[in-house]
Amino acid sequence: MTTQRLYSGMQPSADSLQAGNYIGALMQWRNMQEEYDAFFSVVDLHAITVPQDPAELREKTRRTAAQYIAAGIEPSKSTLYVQSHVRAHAELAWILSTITGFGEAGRMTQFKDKSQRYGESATSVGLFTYPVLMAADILLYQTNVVPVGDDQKQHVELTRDLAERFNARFGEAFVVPEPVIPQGSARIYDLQNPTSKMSKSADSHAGVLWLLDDVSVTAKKIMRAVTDSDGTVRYDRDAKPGVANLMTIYGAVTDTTAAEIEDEFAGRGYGDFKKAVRDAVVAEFEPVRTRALELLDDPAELDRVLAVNAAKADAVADATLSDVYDRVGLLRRG
Ligand code: AQP
Repeated sequence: MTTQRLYSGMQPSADSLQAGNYIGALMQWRNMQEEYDAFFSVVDLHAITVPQDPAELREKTRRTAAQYIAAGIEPSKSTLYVQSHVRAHAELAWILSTITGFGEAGRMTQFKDKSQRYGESATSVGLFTYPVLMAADILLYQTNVVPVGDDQKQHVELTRDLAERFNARFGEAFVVPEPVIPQGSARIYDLQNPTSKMSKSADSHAGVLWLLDDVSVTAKKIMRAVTDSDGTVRYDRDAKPGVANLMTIYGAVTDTTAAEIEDEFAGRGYGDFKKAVRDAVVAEFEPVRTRALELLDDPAELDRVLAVNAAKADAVADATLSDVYDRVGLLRRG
């Protein structure tokens, strides 16, 4: 059996990734790259669907790539590249936009949320067509599997619909991908506001754990995390969201279940529990941070690795794109 192909990406929308990106995505990618022919992209074209400072965007793009590698994505095993380095993404997105219904795109809940957050004057057509670009990302590589958080499932459903529609109209150009919620993946919430997901673009950073923060800052944020007055370490997402969130984080980095954590901290207070979470998170993040900063000390080498990987991605993407161009009837350049 041939190895199945996997595609995923993250936006370079902050100087550092946050704990949710690490636990919800990078840790899963690191495992999945052993089993799949994996393509991991830093999706800078997606990031510009909301305003970005040009010089900062370049820097954030490098920083995101460095964190992928530091977290264990191996650029010699997986194809780890910057989305805008592969021109076929934007080109296929255009073709796919011509078979996407306006109403269909309008039903995407992420667009509704983000456009509300940024307001009409800052809401671009690019933000509206974001899911079409995501469909292009996935379909270019004949992807079988897309690891996603539940918030991205709707976009993968649209990708499937577009692939099926194109294949029905123009012949079998695309593999129809499957969304997969990776085993052990978890949603991480803001430490100060544990009913909102931890996010790079949170209004306040007090409850966000940044992978590249000094570990003393991370330690303090964990010790100050919101809990409750009940005093028992017990997993109850609705009644005890703060404690449940800390349990999820602790469980992910120590590879333990909620029941094991409840046993470990039975009869002990939140102080003990938070110290254990702090120590486990610091132990997990510190080597990743150190490695990422080392990689960022040599941007020329990082850029070289990204260029080699972009060439690997180009080869696959160009083959799909030229087949698509032929199928829709675009005249070849003589
Ligand atoms: N809180 C989270 N818990 C679990 N997984 C999460 N991811 C993000 N936040 C959490 C996963 O990380 C990947 C990053 O996707 P993205 O950068 O394209 O954007 P996002 O999902 O919108 O993440 P952010 O950090 O909230 O970014 P901004 O603020 O820029 O929108 C995805 O796999 C996501 O599931």
